[in-house]
Amino acid sequence: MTRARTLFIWAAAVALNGCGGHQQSALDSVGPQAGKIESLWWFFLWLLTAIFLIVIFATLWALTRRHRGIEQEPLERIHLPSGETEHRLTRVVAGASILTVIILFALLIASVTTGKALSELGPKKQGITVEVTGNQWWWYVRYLNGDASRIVVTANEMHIPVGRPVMLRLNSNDVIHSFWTPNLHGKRDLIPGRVNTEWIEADHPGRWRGQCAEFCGMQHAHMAMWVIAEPEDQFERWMEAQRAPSKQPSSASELRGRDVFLNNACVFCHHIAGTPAAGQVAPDLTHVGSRLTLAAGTLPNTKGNLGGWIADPQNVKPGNHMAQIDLPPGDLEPLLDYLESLK
Ligand code: HEC
Ligand SMILES: [Cu+2]
Repeated sequence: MTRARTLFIWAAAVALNGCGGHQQSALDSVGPQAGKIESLWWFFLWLLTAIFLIVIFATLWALTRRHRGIEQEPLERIHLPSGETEHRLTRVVAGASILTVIILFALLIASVTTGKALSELGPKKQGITVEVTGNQWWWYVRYLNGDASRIVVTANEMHIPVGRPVMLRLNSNDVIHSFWTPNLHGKRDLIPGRVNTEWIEADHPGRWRGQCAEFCGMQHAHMAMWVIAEPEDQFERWMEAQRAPSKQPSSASELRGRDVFLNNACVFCHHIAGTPAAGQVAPDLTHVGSRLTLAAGTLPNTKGNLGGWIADPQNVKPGNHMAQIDLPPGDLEPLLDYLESLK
């Protein structure tokens, strides 16, 4: 049972990663941030590969070469290098040490300049600000706006406009998490009680998987987030749709489903704008039907998976903070219809 579940979740993760058409990889950068990190990575790789080859080559050369000193003085039991050899060896070792220090400094300088360039990236262009708060084991996402009525809240998924810097304000509600979308940016910690910032920018449309990169407890591995970059107009349309309150039920089943939701403990944890459900300790469900995945990137967002999740959340993500609620038979189906309709 456990193995089957693990296999299923693994298969779902592979399918999700594949369906975007993009690998989760720091070596396939799609923005200036990740681009700089990728260049640094290649610089390290090539330089260190060259050094590795030189060292291996020098070792082999030293091992296989016939030793002239011994040849010259075959009868001596202890081989003492001549003064001239001694002098030459000292120069070689000193030269190699100096070269090593220079190379280490070059690596240090490359690394520090990359870090500096990253921190100076965004502010040149006007961008948007998104607050990302880590929770065991999901991401709260809020688009800040001077006008409170235009703030957008969602979870486990972030849409960003192509070509515009996005300032992330990272914070945590419980333990330390780390936000990492390798194609877009380097890791940045989310620390309770403090705000860390990070700029990201995508050069072209696409969707990329992000992952919590700091062990944060039992379901750390199932704490993923999708970042979706869209052209400006498409992004604005998405924002407008997310700003709207939840869709009103349009069928008898959806209406019943909303009652099921509102009459159960769901409301204590979840928020659905436009209904009395105002819980703040779980993902906002106002537009849950519009999202790609469920339970922080763990399952593709399909009706079947939604049913499986609500019926037994602890089976999908053991230890997660959603309570299992035993719904009377006949209640689950309408509830799913309702939640699915919340596009
Ligand atoms: C005790 C609080 C609590 C209750 C009660 C609760 N949930 Fe949840 N729910 C959560 C938490 C926490 C998560 C996030 C779990 C995770 O991904 O680790 C969640 C996740 C979800 C998700 C997935 C959202 C997403 O975007 O990934 C859905 C859908 C959901 N709950 C529906 C419901 C429904 C329907 C009910 C009532 C039958 C309910 N929940 C009751 C806490 C709760
Ligand atoms: Cu984590």
